[in-house]
Amino acid sequence: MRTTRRTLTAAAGLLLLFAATVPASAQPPERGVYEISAGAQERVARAGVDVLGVRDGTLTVVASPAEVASLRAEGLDLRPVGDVDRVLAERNPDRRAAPGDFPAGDEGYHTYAEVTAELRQAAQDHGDVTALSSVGESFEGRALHLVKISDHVERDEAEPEVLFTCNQHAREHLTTEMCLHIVQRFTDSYGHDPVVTQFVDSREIYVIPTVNPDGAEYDIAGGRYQGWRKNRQGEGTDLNRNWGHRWGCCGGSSGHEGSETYRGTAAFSAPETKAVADFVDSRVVGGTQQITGHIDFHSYSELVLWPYGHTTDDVGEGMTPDQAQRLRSVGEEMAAANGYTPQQSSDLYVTDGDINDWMWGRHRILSFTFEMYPADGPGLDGFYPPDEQIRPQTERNDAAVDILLREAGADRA
Ligand code: 0X9
Ligand code: CA
Ligand code: CA
Ligand code: CA
Ligand code: ZN
Repeated sequence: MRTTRRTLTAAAGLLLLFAATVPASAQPPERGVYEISAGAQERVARAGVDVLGVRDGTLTVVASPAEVASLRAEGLDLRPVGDVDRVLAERNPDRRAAPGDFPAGDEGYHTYAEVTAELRQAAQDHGDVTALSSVGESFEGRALHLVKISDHVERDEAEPEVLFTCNQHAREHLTTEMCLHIVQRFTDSYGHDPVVTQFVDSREIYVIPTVNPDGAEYDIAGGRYQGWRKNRQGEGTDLNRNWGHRWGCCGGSSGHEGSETYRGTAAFSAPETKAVADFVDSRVVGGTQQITGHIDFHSYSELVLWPYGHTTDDVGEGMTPDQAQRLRSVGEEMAAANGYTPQQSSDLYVTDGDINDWMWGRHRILSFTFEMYPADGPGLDGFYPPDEQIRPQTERNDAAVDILLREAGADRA
């Protein structure tokens, strides 16, 4: 079977060679998965290369031939561990899904249309505590859904507000499921589970299940995973390099449009980050930011990360030692609850323009990134866990989410 398919592919390749009408630029660059030894974080980040994971200082990256050549020219040792297309081919089953759906076997994941239907249903079934709206539209015009969950949901009450965001990165589909799980848990269990009931009554919980719906839809186009990360504006902007706190400052993003960590033409040049930021700005009431806690879900590596990402200083500008200590201790407590590894985000690698730096830098929101299951790749496989993992890996974060909700009510340090 496998041999047959490879022969067919080779034959198709030969046909393409003879069909000289296809311009070279229409071919996607062949990307490879590589490992790079310790001590390369900074140079790799500056090159705008996509880091999939870090283990004991060894980086796993996806790089184009040009990126490989330039990193090798700098003296870095890149060891090929796999070919992106082959990894994706193995994860893309032969039997394709219905048009627009996830690949066969992974239908438990929600497409954008299914996310929309699920949220409408939740708002309809639990209208007393649930309101569905949007913060704006994606580049291609999809609504960026916003769910509010609270008692007296139609009123703006004097309760601590908390925000959960998911799916800034297109291929990190498990995170969309995480936000859906949060919505389902705090609606379905309201009035039944005392912990849930107490938080819904005493907090205003905001959930944005997909910050990058265009990218997520593109990633499953044709019923096959594409390994796509960015949004769909031009060649794509990495939304988590497009936020406006010290945007592009520190070698933690790329100025090249083709790069996987392209920061965009300006801070908030992506409509998706701009819309979410405008919403958060709008929660300043009477001079006080109402949102006090935030988690942005990503995958993968099983990490809890806190700001700053743009500097390796433990106490960055606009942060007192007490505040830095609070970020660390809440991060460590959440990590103890879900079994992830806690660290300051720049200890993983330096980024500029990430969401946590803006949430803290601009609004002093206690803001974390969770990198979800799995702990280890290999490579792009890590973005596509089987749908059987959705339930265990989202429930795994219930206790950590509750810690954030509790801390959002604490006095600010
Ligand atoms: O690089 C990112 O945007 C996040 N990792 S991912 O593999 N999901 O792309 C991590 C951002 C956290 N910030 C820093 N590491 N500085
Ligand atoms: Ca399955
Ligand atoms: Ca309320
Ligand atoms: Ca309020
Ligand atoms: Zn991510």
